[in-house]
Amino acid sequence: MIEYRKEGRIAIITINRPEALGAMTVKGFEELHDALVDFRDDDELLVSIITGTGDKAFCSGADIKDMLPYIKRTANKPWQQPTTIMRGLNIWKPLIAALNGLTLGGGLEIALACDIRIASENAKFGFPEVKAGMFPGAGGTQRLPRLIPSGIAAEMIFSGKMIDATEAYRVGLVNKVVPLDKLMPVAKEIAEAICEAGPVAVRAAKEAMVRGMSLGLDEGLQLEGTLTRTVVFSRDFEEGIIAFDEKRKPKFQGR
Ligand code: CO8
Repeated sequence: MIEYRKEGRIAIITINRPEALGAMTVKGFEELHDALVDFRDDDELLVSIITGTGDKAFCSGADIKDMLPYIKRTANKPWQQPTTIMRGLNIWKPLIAALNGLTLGGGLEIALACDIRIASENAKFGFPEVKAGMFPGAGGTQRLPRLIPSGIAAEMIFSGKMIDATEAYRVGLVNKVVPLDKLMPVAKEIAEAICEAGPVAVRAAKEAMVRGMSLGLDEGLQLEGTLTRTVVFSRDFEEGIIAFDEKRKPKFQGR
């Protein structure tokens, strides 16, 4: 159910199961893991866009019939579950979520594990888990209140309340709301702007930001200092200075 393709330095991951509103099966989950690992390890790639298919849904969460029994079966053996960007799979390259419709449950958790979220006007967001006796246990309870006001996150998590794209923009859940036909062009525009930047710097900046979110200020500043040293000793850093001096665009090599 996962389609994976590369366009220059951009990896496009598409959840392709519109007939079930993008509900994620175990197989889909494994395919998503494989695509993300390929993206992480391919030095030619710098940014990934994760999106859905059609005009209804990005992802309505875990497939209730297929994935939820699996989550229970493997609950005490988490090593059997593929690691995900929600927990355990760190990717120090930017991830953009292009949300083309309903973004619910595990679908919202995938979006929250991305760095930048763009929504189409028809998108809706929610954690319906509690209505079925579950809770958002793939990062939802941790990432949503770090991103939007915690009272609004609490209402969504405790009651399953859905919000529309306008409200998602107002509370800072998404960076932009655009008509559906502009969703991928806008996501690609952002991805291409990132691809103009120095890859070593972008990767270090993401690592500093994401790891720093879990640290106190002093430790965060130390991490930033350590990562600064890896950037200043890179060839990209030298190239940035030379290109500025020669009044030309830098040709970064990602080293
Ligand atoms: N699982 C399985 N099938 C689904 C799901 C789902 N999550 N969502 C939709 N579908 C299927 C429906 O069964 C239906 O199939 P069929 O046509 O064969 O009956 C088809 O998609 C269309 O759905 P509806 O007819 O229900 O469409 P409506 O527009 O009437 O309703 C809703 C849309 C409100 C989204 C409704 O489908 C719904 O409530 N779906 C369940 C949403 C949900 O509870 N999601 C949370 C699941 S739990 C979870 O995500 C835990 C995360 C764990 C980590 C996962 C990592 C990815």
